Amino acid sequence: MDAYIEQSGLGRILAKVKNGERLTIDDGRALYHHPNILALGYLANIVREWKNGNQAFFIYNQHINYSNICVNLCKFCAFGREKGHALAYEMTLEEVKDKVRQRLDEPIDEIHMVGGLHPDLPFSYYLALLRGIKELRPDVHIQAFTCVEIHHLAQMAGMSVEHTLRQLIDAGLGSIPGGGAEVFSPRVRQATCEKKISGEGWLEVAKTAHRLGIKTNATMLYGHIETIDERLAHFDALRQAQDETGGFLAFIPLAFHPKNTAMAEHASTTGIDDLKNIALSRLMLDNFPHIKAYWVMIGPKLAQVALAFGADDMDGTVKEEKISHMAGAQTEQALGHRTLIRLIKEAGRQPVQRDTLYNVLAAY
Ligand code: V47
Repeated sequence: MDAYIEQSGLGRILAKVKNGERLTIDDGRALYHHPNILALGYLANIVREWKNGNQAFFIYNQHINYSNICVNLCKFCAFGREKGHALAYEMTLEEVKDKVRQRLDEPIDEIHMVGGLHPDLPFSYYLALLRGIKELRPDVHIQAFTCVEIHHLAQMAGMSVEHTLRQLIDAGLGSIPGGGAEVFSPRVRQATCEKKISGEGWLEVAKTAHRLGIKTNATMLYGHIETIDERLAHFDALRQAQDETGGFLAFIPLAFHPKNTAMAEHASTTGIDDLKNIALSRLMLDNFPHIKAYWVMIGPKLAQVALAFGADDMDGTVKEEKISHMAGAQTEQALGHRTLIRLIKEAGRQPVQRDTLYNVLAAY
């Protein structure tokens, strides 16, 4: 296979990957433009197996979207609604608790909870959500509120991000999901989500969380107006931040779903671009422990293939995903944990059920 990679003109990058040398932006550009997807997968798989062996992780989790009311209304988003809109909703504390109660008989290890940027819910509401969930499920890990939401809560409450995070942690916040990163490029942000905090702002919230001992994830929303160089600059900023703090757990490339958005003229991503973003993120983010193939966005079948292209995690059971389904995702709302195990086994990997922090709960 090494001779095959050399014939593909990637011998120099192969040598770097094998020596554990950091790839440059120029290397990344050459890889993105390279037509041989198998060669890219082979390179990414070296890093993937070096970091995670043959293991492929999944988690038993539940998603709760407490409200879609949002003051930002990003052009790529089909989920957010202005307050007062017919499709706007906000759950009461009891409604969120009911979502948790409905599934108390399932062995859920993580609750993933995000929402829009609400204009007037008080900070006490968010603290009550965390405390209410913990009352019902004391052992569950709550991964909630993106860096963008945390920045918004801090502004609304007139508190620093650090103080806001300290209070959320005290109420039960366990870690922070990777949403809201989009593409850090100011050009892309200006054109698609001008009201959202800047890339630097997003990274600052993540680094503050890391300094307080909280792990976070990171994402990149690809497949719309961003250029290859803007994707690479995004990776570079993340890898620099990770060099500083070491607080990122997983990176999740998110395939843009155009339906019902203000950017509906864009075509959906292709399987090749999805695999390229998995492989490139694995190769460029050399200091990130995990790369997730989020089956909700790319489909369980391609997520299975992605396990040979750099990904080592399929996320989890999920249940009731709204953000991509409102944007036209055709995938299921949930996968049973037996299905996840089967998908992973058939991909030739060892299924490992994990908790949020990647402690092993069961290996199959
Ligand atoms: O922040 C919004 C993205 C994110 C669309 O941390 C869209 O483990 C595709 O971040 N098409 C939310 N994507 C989801 C997210 C996530 C999901 C699963 C696991 C984790 C994790 C994080 O979805 C948003 C935004 O970047 N998004 N609209 C769309 N039309």
